[in-house]
Amino acid sequence: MQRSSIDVIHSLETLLSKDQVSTEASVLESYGQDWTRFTQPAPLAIVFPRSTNEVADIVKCARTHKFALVPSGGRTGLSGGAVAANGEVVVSLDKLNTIEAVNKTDRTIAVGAGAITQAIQAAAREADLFYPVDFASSGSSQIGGNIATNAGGINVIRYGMTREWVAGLTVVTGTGEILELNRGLMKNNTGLDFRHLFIGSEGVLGFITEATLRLCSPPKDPTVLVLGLSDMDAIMLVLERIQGTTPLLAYEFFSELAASKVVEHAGVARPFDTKTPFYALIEFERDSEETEAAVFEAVEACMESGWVLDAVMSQSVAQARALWRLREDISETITRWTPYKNDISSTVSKVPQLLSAVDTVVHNHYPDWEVCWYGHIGDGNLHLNILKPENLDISDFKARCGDVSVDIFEAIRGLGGSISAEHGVGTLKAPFLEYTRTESEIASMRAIKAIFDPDEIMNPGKIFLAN
Ligand code: 2HG
Ligand code: ZN
Repeated sequence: MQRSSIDVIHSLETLLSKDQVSTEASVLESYGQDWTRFTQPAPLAIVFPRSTNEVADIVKCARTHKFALVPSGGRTGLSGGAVAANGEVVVSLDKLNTIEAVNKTDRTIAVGAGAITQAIQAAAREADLFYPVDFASSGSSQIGGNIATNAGGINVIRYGMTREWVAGLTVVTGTGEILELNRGLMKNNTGLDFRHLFIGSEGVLGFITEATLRLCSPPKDPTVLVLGLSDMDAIMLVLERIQGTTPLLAYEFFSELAASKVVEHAGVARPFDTKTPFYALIEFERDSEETEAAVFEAVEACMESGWVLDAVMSQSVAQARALWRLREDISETITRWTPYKNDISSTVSKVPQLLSAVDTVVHNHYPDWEVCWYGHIGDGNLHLNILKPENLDISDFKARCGDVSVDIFEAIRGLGGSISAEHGVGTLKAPFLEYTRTESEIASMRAIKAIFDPDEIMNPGKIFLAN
């Protein structure tokens, strides 16, 4: 270890206590990476602050000793946003995991950045309220990471992204200053709202250490419908028809290939015997007999039109959960094929064009490869996963997928879409940011970063390529 690395570790151990600083190989390995598993982790040390003040002290120490910091939550990200591969100090928010009592009058909950999403959802439910941002990784993701990536998930069609639910933030900027942003207020029109700059900033401006979240009333009797669809065009027609009947909590889709993988490898039951090219998973509130009858009628009309070939509706909470597994288990199940992932979007109406343009690009290049489609189609968000053929070496596979990325991004740009819908930019999409944001927008983003992080110590290489 170089002298300066020893100095850094020594100064961190002086600042914190010894048990809050780790250089153990297994800890470096697990805290140096997220779920992308694309980069070899190589952080210098992992630190575990217990308070916002300790985070501020770490930032000041990093400025003095000139080392880079990587904020670390549950590391469930899929864009390399929490990766530390260049001797950085990873700052884990694990120990800032308090969940305070729900404020029923304000309908808010104050939490530490390291609080687990699912634990916050449970605390809200205990107070008969609801934190609506949800996704398959909610059991291990932390709220600080959700906010730093403006996480989306399965209920965005009704409740929007994480941004909508943040009433206040405590942050430590890259200068070491502590800012209280919006303090939980519902109304606060006092100039530029820095809270919204930090939401989705992927740790390049500073650390989110505490948050006050908004809560709402829970949905009434959420009911799941799975529909077998005749083809891609049917997906949008069905969405329009059902959405015209009742407001939806979710409108998800997956292909037969995705369904077959969870049925074979995750032990999930098929929704019905008929195999169809695509499936829609719809969730709505069965709040009255009228709503139920109207949804039945809409599904029947879709069947008569030939868009829907088969259908099932949950009759219990347990059945609804089982049906959700068809969609929520896909991502984890297909990790064994080390998929090449893309998380892309367009406006909802352009989704069929986007899907067919991208499908054509992939099939023109690799006609024999398995392409697994799923996503939050009611939000215009598709997840494209290209599965690695068994006999192909991982680095060859990645290189060959990289070749098609540019064509995919061109197609997205042509449709005015986004190269990252909900997973963020991280390191994986940083080289391609210009496909969705203009040169001058990127220059403005860098200028804003320079205000909050003048020494460029905050999460280098994420969102922007290093200078
Ligand atoms: C999902 O919607 C997650 O399941 C993961 O955003 C997406 O694995 C993916 O590509
Ligand atoms: Zn998703």
